[in-house]
Amino acid sequence: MKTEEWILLNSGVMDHPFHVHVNPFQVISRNGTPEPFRAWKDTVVVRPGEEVRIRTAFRNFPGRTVYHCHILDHEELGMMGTLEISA
Ligand SMILES: [Cu+2]
Repeated sequence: MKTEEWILLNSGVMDHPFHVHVNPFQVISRNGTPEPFRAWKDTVVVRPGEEVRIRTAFRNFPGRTVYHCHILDHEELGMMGTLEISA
């Protein structure tokens, strides 16, 4: 199992609910302020100008999966990426 921290930066003007498949994550901080309550999540709203730090553990599910904005119009316009999990 491998643990990674990701920084999600919203430089736009709208909220974006970031969603990742397969492995859950915990929100560590928002704009440097520690998150008061940690829970396993698969989605976090990133507000305009916000920098959200998440920590995720890649368990033993090798293969390709996706992450994307959970607003369908945004996803359809390209706010989606693929992720390759290796064993
Ligand atoms: Cu969005």
